[in-house]
Amino acid sequence: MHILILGGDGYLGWPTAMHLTAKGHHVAVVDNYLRRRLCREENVEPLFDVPNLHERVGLWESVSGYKIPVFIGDLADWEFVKEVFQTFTPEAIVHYAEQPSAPYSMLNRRAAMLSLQNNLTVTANVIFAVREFSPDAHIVKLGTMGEYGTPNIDIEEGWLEVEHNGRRHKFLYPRQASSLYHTTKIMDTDLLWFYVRTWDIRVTDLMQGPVYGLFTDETADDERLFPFFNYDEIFGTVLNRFVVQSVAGYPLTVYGKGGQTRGYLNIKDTLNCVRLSLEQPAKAGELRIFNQFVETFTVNELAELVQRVGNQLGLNVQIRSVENPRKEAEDHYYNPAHTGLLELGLKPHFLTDEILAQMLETVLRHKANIQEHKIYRKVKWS
Ligand code: USQ
Repeated sequence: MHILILGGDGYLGWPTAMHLTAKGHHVAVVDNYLRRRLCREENVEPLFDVPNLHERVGLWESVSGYKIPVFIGDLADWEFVKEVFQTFTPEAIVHYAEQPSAPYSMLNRRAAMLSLQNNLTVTANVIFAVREFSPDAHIVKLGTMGEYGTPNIDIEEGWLEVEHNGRRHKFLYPRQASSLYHTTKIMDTDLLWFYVRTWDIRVTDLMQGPVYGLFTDETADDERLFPFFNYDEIFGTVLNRFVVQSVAGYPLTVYGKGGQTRGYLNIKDTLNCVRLSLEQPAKAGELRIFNQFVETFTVNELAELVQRVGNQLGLNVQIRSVENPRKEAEDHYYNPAHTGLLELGLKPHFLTDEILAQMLETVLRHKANIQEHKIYRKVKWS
């Protein structure tokens, strides 16, 4: 299949590009280095340098033999979007090309506007480009479990059947996010749903939980092929942060009571979920929604797990509850469904002691790069 990966330089985009080529697909990657630029501007660069996208593609070709065309440009610019779609003609598009951080979107007005404008404009441009140049192409869009928030009822997989005054109708499951970033994802879903109804495009919206990990089958232990590994408060996700904090001897930053429960997944599962969705596409006129995670943890459970495994490796891991910079429920009901991707064939990689130990050992090799002041700077939600 000809697959265009938008945001192909990112934490998930680059590993996805390698994975899909290794599985026999023709892939092109598109990126404008937004994530790299924002990390530089906020002084929160990843744990180790990663080569630029041209260099990564060259490295991957030298180890695997697969060639990946690269387009560098801004997908908010329609002329660039046209050039990409006319040159590559995708049968499927994986859309990761968004400002991906909840804390970044809450930094200030400028960051909020960048998140809104980038995420909504790119999503709209992708829809228009599919309509104009590849009307049968399947859009696989990365959404987020955070779109649902933490309601006090079970979370279904995308949709809810509602009975009201004796009549029934199926709606998108109610969404109520707790950051502007997550709200842009809700707006993306609304845009996609509108054009699915209006133009019969085919879309899979993947409601993903926080991802952890560094290795995939394609990187093996070749660190030159690793994705970005952010450990800062803005771009680092919680488990990756806890691993780095353990190595740095920095007490694990549990926000507030630590009862916040989320659905987590290994980066390897992200790649498999995206590939399975591509290989078994949504139908024309269908918005298919999957909840993309494999197991749930509270923040306290993650911290205790990292502490136990870290201590077995000879680290002295401390846990400290810090004032929660976010506005979120710290103790709540959480029971989301997640059967769709398992039915497509997903074989989950659960968080084991071995996987954690492997992450800790890799980060230990880069301990000298850790800059403590990046770990916790209190980006306040309110
Ligand atoms: N948390 C801590 N301590 C920390 C960092 C985070 O207690 O040092 C807590 C947060 O308050 C939150 C939970 O851990 O309750 C998860 O936070 P996170 O930073 O790992 O994830 P989040 O900001 O929610 O966003 C991440 C990705 C985003 C994706 C989302 C999935 O950056 O792209 O959409 O995970 S979800 O959270 O399910 O919406």
